[in-house]
Amino acid sequence: MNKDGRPVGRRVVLGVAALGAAGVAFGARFQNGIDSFLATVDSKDPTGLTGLLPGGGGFQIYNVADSLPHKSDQDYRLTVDGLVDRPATYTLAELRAMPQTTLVKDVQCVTGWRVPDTEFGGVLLSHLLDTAGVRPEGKALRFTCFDGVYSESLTLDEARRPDMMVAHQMNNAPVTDAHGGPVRLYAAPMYFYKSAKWLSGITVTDRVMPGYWEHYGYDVEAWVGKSNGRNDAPTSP
Ligand SMILES: Nc1nc2c(c(=O)[nH]1)N[C@H]1C(S)=C(S)[C@@H](COP(=O)(O)O)O[C@H]1N2
Ligand SMILES: [Mo]
Repeated sequence: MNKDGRPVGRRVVLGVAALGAAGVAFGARFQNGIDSFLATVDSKDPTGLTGLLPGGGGFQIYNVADSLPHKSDQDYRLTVDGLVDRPATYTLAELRAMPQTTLVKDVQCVTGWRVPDTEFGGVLLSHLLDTAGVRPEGKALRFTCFDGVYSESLTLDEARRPDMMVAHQMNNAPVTDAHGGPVRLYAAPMYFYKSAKWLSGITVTDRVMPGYWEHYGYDVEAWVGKSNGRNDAPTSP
């Protein structure tokens, strides 16, 4: 950790090929200690230029793995297991056939960038949990990813909120590889590090198992405005 108590992570590597040339910027360094390259891909801004400005509305693509993970819609699977009565593995088509929810909120990274009014669509975690039948010993969820590296956690109470979902749509289009498609977590009321990309597993556990960045000092409870001693105002570099 650096002196601000922020994690100094592994280099964040971006898979370039799948992003294409447009909207990708290299070389800009992140200001806060995460040793990362910055790339911006924003469907509303194909030039990517606004994303280079603080508060400019662009996403920054994060990936702690060594390459950009990819799974086709056909190959994608989501497993729900652990302390449940009915473990299951779902295809993307099966997830799409479940009751769908849409949320429009500001995306807020704990490092200060924010993207207003971003729409995510998919299946509420509460629906998946009800379908699986959580056993009384179940107290938390552990999320794992097919990048093989990242993980996240939520308490069961957090996960059952109506703004916690497994998302396969983002701004009315399928979630792209760069943004964690085909399916990512979208934990709307929390900082974006909670929203695990390339989601492959949801395991019901008897206690919270802290996720990737939480091992490097990020708060396990990641409520926007309350955690990591920050408010939710964007910061400039
Ligand atoms: N699998 C995985 N999920 C992840 C990350 C990651 O590196 N790997 N980074 C997290 C962080 S810190 C943020 S801010 C968001 C970034 O999402 P984006 O790349 O779609 O902007 O993803 C979160 N989920
Ligand atoms: Mo983040």
